[in-house]
Amino acid sequence: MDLYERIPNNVNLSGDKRLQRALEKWLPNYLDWWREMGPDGFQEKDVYLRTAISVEADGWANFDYVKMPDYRWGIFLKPAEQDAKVGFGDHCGMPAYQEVPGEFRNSLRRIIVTQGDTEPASVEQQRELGKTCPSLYDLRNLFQVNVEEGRHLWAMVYLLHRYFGRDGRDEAEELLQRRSGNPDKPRILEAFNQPCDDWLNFFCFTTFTDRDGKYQLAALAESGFEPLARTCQFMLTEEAHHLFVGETGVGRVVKRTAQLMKQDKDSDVRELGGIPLDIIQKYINFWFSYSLDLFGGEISSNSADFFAAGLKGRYKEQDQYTDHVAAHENFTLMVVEDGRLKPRDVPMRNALNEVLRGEYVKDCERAAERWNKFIVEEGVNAQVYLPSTRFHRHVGEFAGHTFDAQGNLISSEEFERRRDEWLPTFADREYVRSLMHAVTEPGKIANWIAPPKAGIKGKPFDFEYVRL
Ligand code: BYC
Ligand code: FE
Ligand code: FE
Repeated sequence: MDLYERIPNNVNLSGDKRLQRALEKWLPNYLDWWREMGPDGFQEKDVYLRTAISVEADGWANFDYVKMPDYRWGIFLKPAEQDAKVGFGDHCGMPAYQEVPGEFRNSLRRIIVTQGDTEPASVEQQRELGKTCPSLYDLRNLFQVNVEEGRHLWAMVYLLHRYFGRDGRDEAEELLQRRSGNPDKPRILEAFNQPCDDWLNFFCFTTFTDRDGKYQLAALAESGFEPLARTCQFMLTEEAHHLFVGETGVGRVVKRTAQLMKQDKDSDVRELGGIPLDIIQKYINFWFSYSLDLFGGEISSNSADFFAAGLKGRYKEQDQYTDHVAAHENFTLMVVEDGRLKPRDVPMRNALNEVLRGEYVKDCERAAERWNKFIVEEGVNAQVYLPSTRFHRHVGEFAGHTFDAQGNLISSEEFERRRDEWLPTFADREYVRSLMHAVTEPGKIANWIAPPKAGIKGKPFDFEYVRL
């Protein structure tokens, strides 16, 4: 691992001078983007961050104070396996692709660009949050997530530069030019154009939207295009912390709310400065539904093509399945036909977006069960839940139809009439924002959230995670 080169890497960058020069030209543009669109403020502060120093399982040992612009962004791929094979699809069993097969070039580039686009988008969405952090611990976690999403951008940019020539370089430039929420040059996927301007949004985003990242990366980690697979395998090790931040973050908000409900059974949690459970529920509904859209349509010829080509597999394709061709199976899913919900059989390969979404939903349900445990532990009789996967969808079979949170088909008039029951209103967002004031004294925490069970890397909660 060349950690102390200008661009730390384990791909022997110095052995490919042209590529090295091209990436060294991209580097200052990246840093300009980071300064303009990365965390607002705090750039000169020391943050207690982990940096990858090797791609082995114990490569995360390195925790230290770093100023964010000095973070060792770099290019780290899981080491190659000998004789890697394409693991699924029409070319299953053939040698894995070490270069881009001409006939799949456009599909692959598009997958990589789409993946790459989400990473800087999330940093842009989160850039104002530092100013209202509930604790130094949370501030540090936000910045850890941000620098790693920056590194994920590097991961995709490396692939574009190394394997796609001229148009790869152009795409890498454009990744720095699109802006989350900008109507003239928006990010590619809609969840990444939604504002994420308070900490409840942040925790829901890292629970639900980063979890889409986990499942998409897992599907790409199976790819027959080996450099992509190996890149994603390493990215997944970073992703686990993002999901931890999200899931424990929502859990701590839920826990605090339950404590306040117990403390005073007769009053509104608002009077005690907490976030009412029904607002938390609406935020869950919002981010869960937008994140479901990220899996694409239920019935998708793209998903069939990606699988056939060996580019994008299923979740745990090798561990979980025996038939890696999946050419003759069918899958039954629900569609709307003549104004009613009906089951339809489709070829398995065309249903793979829905299959991946199903894995994701199971994982989200597990998170919701955890949150409900916190409520039970406080002795409060209430719960949060995940809405139906049909609710509030903008992509796929259910887009253009309206459903209640239980998944019953309803008229668009009824949906509009009841929208405020299910989705955050302007007043809800204003209320949540009114609670957001920075708490930056070590060991202190905002009133609307419970402290974490433990600190980072064995440090106590009152450790000075960011030196202000
Ligand atoms: N928004 O066949 P369909 C992460 C388009 S998150 C807008 O149904 P497909 C992260 C689609 O492009 C992980 N457009 O879908 C998280 C297509 O257009 P064409 C990101 C959409 O292609 C937090 C048409 O609709 N990674 O890492 O099978 C923080 C029909 O598409 C959307 C990836 O997404 C949408 N939501 O699947 C930081 C992996 N959905 O062909 C980071 C790479 C679909 O008609 N991407 N469309 O022009 C993919 O594998 C696929 O592009 C998708 C869509 C799964 C996104
Ligand atoms: Fe990421
Ligand atoms: Fe992430």
